[in-house]
Amino acid sequence: MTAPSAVKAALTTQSIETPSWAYGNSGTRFKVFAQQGVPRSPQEKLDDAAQVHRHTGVAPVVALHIPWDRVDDYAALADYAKERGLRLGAINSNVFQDDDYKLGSVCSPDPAVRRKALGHLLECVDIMDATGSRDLKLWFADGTNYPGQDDIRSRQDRLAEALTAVYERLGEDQRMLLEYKFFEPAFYTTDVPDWGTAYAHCLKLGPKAQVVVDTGHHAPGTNIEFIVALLLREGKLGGFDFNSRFYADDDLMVGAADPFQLFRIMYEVVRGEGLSSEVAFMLDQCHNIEPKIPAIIRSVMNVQEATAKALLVDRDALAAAQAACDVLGANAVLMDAFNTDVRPLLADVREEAGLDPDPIAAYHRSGWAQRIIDDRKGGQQAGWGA
Ligand code: AOS
Ligand code: ZN
Ligand code: ZN
Repeated sequence: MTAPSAVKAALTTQSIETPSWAYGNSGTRFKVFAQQGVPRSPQEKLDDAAQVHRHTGVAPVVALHIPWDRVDDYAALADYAKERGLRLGAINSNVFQDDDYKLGSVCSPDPAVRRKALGHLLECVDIMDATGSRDLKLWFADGTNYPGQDDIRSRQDRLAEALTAVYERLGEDQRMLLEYKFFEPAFYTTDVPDWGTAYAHCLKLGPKAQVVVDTGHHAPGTNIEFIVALLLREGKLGGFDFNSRFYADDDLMVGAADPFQLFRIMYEVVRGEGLSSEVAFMLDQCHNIEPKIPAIIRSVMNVQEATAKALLVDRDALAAAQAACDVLGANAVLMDAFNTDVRPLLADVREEAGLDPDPIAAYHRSGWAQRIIDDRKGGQQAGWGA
């Protein structure tokens, strides 16, 4: 078992990126249940994100979404974040909510639509220049609903053309993270449906193009940790969009549906030296019925717990059991770590960092929940599309 001191050291350097949109209202196609105190601006989202970092100590980065976080001065927004101990993270493009994108964005059969979509992606890189962000996150809703609707290969050609143009625009220290999703909102084909498609495009583009694994973007039963291990081995794992799913892309709190799967994913990250690399550990969640800030804090804690358990795997004993073809022994080594209650260890890590050992309780005691309800009356609440 890895000595807790090494585990503690690794846990104190972990950084989990929270998404601006998780602080705003969200819902399903059936209903958005608006909540009191929800941010009305990107600045108020950062105020809420600062509470998550204040109580967890490991969430200093906030991903933005354009146009949901559009402001006149992105450098000023970066300063606003910095004044709160935060920095702006990935810039998430949005080529899925404009009426023009009904038949696709960069993959659309209409060249004018493709030009419009590419223009937005290039604008996002301009914003990265202003915010100092390293990563551009690209998720395409592009796809088709019926066989014959469009040509699968031609859409890949259009995608490659747009990705190449974006890649050529990137600065030296910037990356593009291509996210795949097996279905939704398109139902017959999705133009970036799986890790293989994303990997193939990123391989052609070059080292600044990497793959994002959204844990909710796989068919039921997919072995996600295998994908993680392979992409990490190939130097193409740009990051995660962490969330939980029961049936589809449910965007629930990460670790809430299958903590064992999250542990297996984090074990492959640890085993592949991914903790200390450039892998971005982002959340991509929506808290439709639960209070948002505590749900995000819980998600951060779940990632920490999975990471701590992964770090506790006795790698020497595991390697020895594997080399000896000791199937049950090797499995037992992994399960020993997964079955270890790491909450006391994490409480120690937090106390040694000057934090409350229980971030959720600390948040509830802080009074922030009531304060934002009192302060944020009136005005247009932030949410998907707002
Ligand atoms: C959509 O399903 C993808 O997970 C996206 O990463 C994300 O939800 C969207 O880009 C919002 O920023
Ligand atoms: Zn995602
Ligand atoms: Zn998603």
